[in-house]
Amino acid sequence: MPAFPEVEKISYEGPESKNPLAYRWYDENELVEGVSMKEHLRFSVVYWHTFRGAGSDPFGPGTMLRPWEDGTDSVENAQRRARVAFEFMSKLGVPFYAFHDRDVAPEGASLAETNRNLDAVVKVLKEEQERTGIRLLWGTANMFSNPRFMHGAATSCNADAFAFAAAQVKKALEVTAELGGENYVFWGGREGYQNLYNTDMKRELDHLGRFLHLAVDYAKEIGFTGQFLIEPKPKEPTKHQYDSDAAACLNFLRAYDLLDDFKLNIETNHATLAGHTMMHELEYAGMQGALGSIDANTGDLLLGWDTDQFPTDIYLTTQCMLSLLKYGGVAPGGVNFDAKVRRESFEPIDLFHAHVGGMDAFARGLKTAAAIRADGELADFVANRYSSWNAAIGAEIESGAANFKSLEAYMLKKGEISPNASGRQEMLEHLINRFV
Ligand code: XUL
Ligand code: CO
Repeated sequence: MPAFPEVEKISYEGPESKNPLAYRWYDENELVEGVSMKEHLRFSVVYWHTFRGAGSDPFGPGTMLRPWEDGTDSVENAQRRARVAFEFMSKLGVPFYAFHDRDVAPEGASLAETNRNLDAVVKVLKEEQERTGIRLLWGTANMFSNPRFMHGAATSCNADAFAFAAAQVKKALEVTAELGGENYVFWGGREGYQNLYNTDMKRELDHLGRFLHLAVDYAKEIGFTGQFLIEPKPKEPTKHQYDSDAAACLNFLRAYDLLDDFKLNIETNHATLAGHTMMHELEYAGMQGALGSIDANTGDLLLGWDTDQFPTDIYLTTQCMLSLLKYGGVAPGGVNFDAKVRRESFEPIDLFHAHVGGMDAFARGLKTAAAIRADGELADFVANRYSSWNAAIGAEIESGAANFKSLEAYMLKKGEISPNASGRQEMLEHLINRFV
């Protein structure tokens, strides 16, 4: 029996449609800059929020109505849930999904039993992938929920926690490879600290570097060729997460000689928790050739934590797509909705409303960004703003021909700098509104 009998496959009906369960902008076959929307956006559904999120908060238990759940943590329930997940994703029309090992299958009494549970559910995931054509964007290991990881996993003070985490990532890499996963993500979990009085930061970071090298080595050994990604986040659950933002991650990867093997998975709500915009993080990663994938969501301006809401702000999605188009697209990454419905949106149908809204917002952002690029006025303004670097003294500095002595001689002769021009921020903000 279908879990969502009232929902047909969501289809594109165009901007005039008033049907909330239709796409008004996302037409997967429409070409934008010569590439289909499906290929540009590579939408992905997350297993953890969408199929495991119960809607609990610190003030009360879960609220979600999920008729397909039998209330047990059994393998049978997990297998049935997997089939429901694929019914949902096919009706939505997304090409990808992502999971943590512990989202899809229950932990057993021992590591061996846990691995067997995972295998039993992976078998169903594989069948469903083959049946529907939906692919795995990325796999990852949950190394933060179980109390054994209270001090972290790779950065734990307890060497056994490192060993357990290694065993867990070994298995997660094997199943990600088995399912043809296109990426593998490391989000820091509890890799960070609450207090420096009890923390040997240098030793913890050395261990994290070692851990990631072991993962790269094992991927090579088993022939897993997916892209490794690190997902920056500045805080929560720890006060300070080591992978705090794109710049900190890239510095860490460079320091531990991992830059060739990793890119970044940039998440909106993590960027804003770090005091940056999403576009800042995308630009920082992109300019260094490290833009791997995005976790699409949004925070709430008035709340200071990771609320993981679905993105519906067209300015936000336009900015995301401007950066993604600029750096040549997101593949083999994707636009992965690491977002959850609100506790009050407890009916199964709300999962559709949330994803349809998020996908349409990104499709519209893509079209808006492409229109801004086709018009060219914004890019021309930026190119012109830096034109003093194209010739004469600017070109000498950029090429390395100038030094402090030659620059002093230049300025002594010239006396004062050429007049500055306006940055025209307000004009450009108004220009963007022509396209939104
Ligand atoms: C946590 C978060 C994770 C990662 C995967 O804030 O974003 O769900 O995306 O571990
Ligand atoms: Co995320």
